[in-house]
Amino acid sequence: MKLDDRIIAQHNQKSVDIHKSKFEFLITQVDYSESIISKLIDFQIAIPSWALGNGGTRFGRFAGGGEPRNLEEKIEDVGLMHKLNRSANAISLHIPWDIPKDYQAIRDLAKAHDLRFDAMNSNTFQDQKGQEKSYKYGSLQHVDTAVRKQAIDHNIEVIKHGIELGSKSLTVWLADGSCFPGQLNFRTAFQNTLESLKEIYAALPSDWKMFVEYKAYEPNFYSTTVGDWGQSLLYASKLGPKAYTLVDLGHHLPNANIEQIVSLLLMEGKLGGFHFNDSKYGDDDLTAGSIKPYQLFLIFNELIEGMDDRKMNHATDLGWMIDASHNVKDPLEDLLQSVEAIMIAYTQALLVDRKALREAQLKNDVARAQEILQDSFRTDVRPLVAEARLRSGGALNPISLFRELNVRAELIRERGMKTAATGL
Ligand code: PSV
Ligand code: MN
Repeated sequence: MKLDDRIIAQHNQKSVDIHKSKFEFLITQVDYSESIISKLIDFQIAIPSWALGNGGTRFGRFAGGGEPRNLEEKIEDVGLMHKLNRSANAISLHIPWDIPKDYQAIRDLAKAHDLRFDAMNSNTFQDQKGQEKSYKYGSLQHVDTAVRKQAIDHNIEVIKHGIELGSKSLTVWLADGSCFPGQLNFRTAFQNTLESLKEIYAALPSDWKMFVEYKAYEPNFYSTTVGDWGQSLLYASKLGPKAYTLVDLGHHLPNANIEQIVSLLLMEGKLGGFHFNDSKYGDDDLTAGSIKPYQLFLIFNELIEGMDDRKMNHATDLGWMIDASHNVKDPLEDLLQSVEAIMIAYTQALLVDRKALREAQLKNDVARAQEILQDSFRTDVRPLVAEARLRSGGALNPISLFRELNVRAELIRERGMKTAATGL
């Protein structure tokens, strides 16, 4: 389904006056609003190909209908989102779920939707049909060299697909670990994983990055071989300058101080990218900002502070991606909500008076420091985000327009009710 610019313009016409009055009021309270708007226009978030259909739990999955049936339709869905909000200009593919049959055609389709290919993701956490060796007891960590080789070869194949599509990074997330004490020798598992990662690293083109994603637990419940940021940082440091740690917000033990982790990884020049989502208990993969919006803001606060300190480009020097699952909501509405929440947290963090904060810190003025942060967090920045969207040709209210146009009903009509996105 393709959206015409005129439809967006008509939609915006209806609410532009109200928007303008809110925006004019907000900018009287905000310094550097033009610079903030241009940062917001540049800031883009990649959409994972596996989040375009309904997810599920081990108890079941409730499909919402009209899910993309192939890579082409996944690209079309992200294209539609990007058309609505102009902040989602990339798709991240998971191999083997998204193997392109015709690279040129896929590249052309992405270009027609104004999209690029973000990080490529390998999959050695499942056995595929016809696969020779099983990953039941791990992949890159496996005690059997032949299993490790198969997993290494798979990652190298993923890089090759990525090269064809113009991607510039590989994300390696491993389910490797153990379910019971005694099952693994931790050091051997680490060394095997490191040696395997080294072989994959050697196959990276010079302008590529490798993201080592950590996760505390699940599917292994006793140990995970890349279980936290310390372990990921160890691998990334030993691998070399193209390897970085990737932070998925849902991959920590409860109450972890993610903003502090982010700050130190940035200080070490080893933060590579993000998977945004939110959670109440574990790796819940809920909509970004839906449970702990203040935490999301605090993370962005550290990101901006750390990136500015290293003179990094907010939009391009880290990989920004959503990694969520939608059990009860329309996937596209859910993703639009996540993007909006990320843009809001980013904007609020851009408002922080860093000079005043530093002064408060130097004076140990704890109450003042808290006031400074909360003042930014409590500012309703939505008109700034909407203004950036308006100026870049998006809809003032993407979800309203999605509903007005009955997009889901149209997708169901086109694709059917019982479709399933490949990989889910
Ligand atoms: C694992 O939970 C994870 O967050 C990794 O990023 C995977 O690649 C992704 O989910 C999809 O399975
Ligand atoms: Mn992830």
